[in-house]
Amino acid sequence: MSLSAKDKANVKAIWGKILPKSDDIGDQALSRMLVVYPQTKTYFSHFADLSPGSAQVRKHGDTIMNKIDDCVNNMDNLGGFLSSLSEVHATKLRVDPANFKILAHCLLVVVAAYFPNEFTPEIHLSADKFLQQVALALSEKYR
Ligand code: HNI
Repeated sequence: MSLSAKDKANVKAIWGKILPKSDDIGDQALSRMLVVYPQTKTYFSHFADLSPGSAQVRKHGDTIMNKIDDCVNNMDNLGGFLSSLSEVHATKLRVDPANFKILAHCLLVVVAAYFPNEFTPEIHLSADKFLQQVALALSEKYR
């Protein structure tokens, strides 16, 4: 399921549209995950306010989007690039790696809502492949 040259170009194209709105899109993706998949709230029990759009949720959404932005710029070496972050999620945060796919799904839903015309099936396919590669790389240190 590796990314073709076309996938990489598609991801870069849609990411160019996402990036200027990544604060809001990251907030909405994370907020959506916490509402639709409430079991994910257990990892954030130390947050004062887990309601959609709270200051902490927004800030963490931004942290995630910044990292995904770095991933877009390291698409050829996601395993190496995400190795230490995988380690943190596996050993310190102890996040069930199934949740990486859940967050990816929520992000795709928000991107589809923001860009109904630009988010074509072809772009969707490439963006999905990319986020699955990110999820895979983040899962690497659980072995
Ligand atoms: Ni995740 C912290 C990136 C998915 C739970 N997470 C981080 C940090 C980054 C990050 C960056 C900050 C690390 C540090 O300080 O060393 N997380 C990502 C990315 C994805 C992801 C790129 C997927 C694309 N994280 C998830 C998921 C969950 C999750 C799916 C749980 C459902 N992450 C956390 C928690 C923290 C965290 C919890 C600590 C937050 C805090 O501020 O205490």
